[in-house]
Amino acid sequence: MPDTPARYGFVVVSNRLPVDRVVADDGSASWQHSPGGLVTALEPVMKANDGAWVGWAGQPDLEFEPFEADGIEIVPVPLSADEVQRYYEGFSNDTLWPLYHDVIAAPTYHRVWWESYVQVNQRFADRAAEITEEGGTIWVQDYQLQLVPKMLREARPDVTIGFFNHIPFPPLGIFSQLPWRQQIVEGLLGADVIGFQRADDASNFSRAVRHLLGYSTTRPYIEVPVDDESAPVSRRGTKVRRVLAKHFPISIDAASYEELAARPDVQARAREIREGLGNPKTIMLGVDRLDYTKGIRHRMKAFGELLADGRLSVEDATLVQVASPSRERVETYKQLRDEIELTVGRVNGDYGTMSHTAISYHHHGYPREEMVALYLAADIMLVTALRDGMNLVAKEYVAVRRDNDGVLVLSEFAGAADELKSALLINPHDIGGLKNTIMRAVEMPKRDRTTRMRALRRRVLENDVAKWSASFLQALENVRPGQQITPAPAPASASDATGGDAS
Ligand code: GDG
Repeated sequence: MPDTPARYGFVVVSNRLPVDRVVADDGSASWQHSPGGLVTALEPVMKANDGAWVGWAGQPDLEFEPFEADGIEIVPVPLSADEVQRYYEGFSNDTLWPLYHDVIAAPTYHRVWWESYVQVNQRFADRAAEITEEGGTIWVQDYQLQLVPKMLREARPDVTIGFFNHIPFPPLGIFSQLPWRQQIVEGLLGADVIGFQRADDASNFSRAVRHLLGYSTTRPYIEVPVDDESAPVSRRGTKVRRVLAKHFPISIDAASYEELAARPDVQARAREIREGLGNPKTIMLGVDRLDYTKGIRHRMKAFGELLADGRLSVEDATLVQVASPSRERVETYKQLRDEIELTVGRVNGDYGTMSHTAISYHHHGYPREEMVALYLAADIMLVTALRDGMNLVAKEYVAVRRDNDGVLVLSEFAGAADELKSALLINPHDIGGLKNTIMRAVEMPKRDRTTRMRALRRRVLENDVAKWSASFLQALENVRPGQQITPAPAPASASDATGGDAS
């Protein structure tokens, strides 16, 4: 490592880098573009801003020098096998993930996991602090790194710090379970701007701050007491730093999805997919990481019952389910995979014929072209998440439908439901309601499909990921240290409460 590291004005910090270190069977290693919501969303932003990205390369016990990939400076942070198990698979994926998703699965609390979380967060913070130039900006991503903002503020008070939470922030009644709830809230408050997916997430966080720390909040601001003579005085007469906590709903690089959808080879592939499935009247599609938050079982149950009831037949309707492998070493995920695959086997065994499969199930990751071809081939997109920060798949489906056709069935528990109101919104726990909505989608006249899809497309194409990042960075610029306590904001109004420019 060079003695004086290069410094960057704009640094993104996330658990995973936008590239993966992949080792082939013959032992040769290479860097590959890695899929996933966060990467999909941030890559265009990084390219446009010529910044550096601090993160883990995805393999334990390996150290790498910084390097450039695809126009982005990559700054790897090493994790030991033990840290991967405690900080990542443990505290991040088996404590915080279920806790923040309505405890759909029971969170596990282990003090050694927490200790590892603190240590690893410190390492990320140190690395980011080291490579950020004087007065620069650091944007920390997601729930794995909630302590980093406070650590950064302590090390680099000159830097502007943003944090974006990609997953929901839970209601106080659930968050309070966490033995380290106070440290987490304090960690986040190190940021100047804390972004959430939904307005409800931001208010859950503000409520946690009021309740756990007793700080006052005037939506969308939180007043953090500081020991700084030059800081402005709050209404209570104390010196404060004002933190903006607001929703900035994330989106996709919509134009690149449209471009893929316009390619003749992708369209030909979509036709081929339909033919391969026996040209059924209706193709339904689910695309998810294999995760218990995504409601894959609920979707399959509804589809299986529709076949059992005779409201759908296997000749007329097929459900294609892409379940990309995820967190395979965490026990809950192993169990979920078994349950889902058992369900697929049962439904196919009961209703499949020699020529028609009821559920075409794929436990793979696919290239993006193939995903777009699948979206184009699907008459109905089923997003039945039990809880989801946003759900980019819903937006991708809409973006590729240049034909203004296709029906989006969308869970009201996905952040996307706040924006995509022209979808058919469902409660995935209500299997009867879900079945009826699926039938409504199957039977929906072309004119209605077009009207709905047009409205959805307008929303997604206008609010793309570039707009998302621009509005977050604008908010950060408005609250730079030294000037962050600008004149008091306009009194909380309806537009403040709904996020104004970001929504
Ligand atoms: C988290 C939050 C939030 C999936 N399989 C393949 C593949 N994907 C891509 C999809 C989509 C992305 O991964 C998944 O994004 P989601 O938003 O649906 O869900 P999470 O992974 O849980 O993401 C979520 C997101 O962060 C962003 O803030 O929306 O709520 O949970 O882009 O297309 N891509 C390819 N092959 C696959 O097999 N190429």
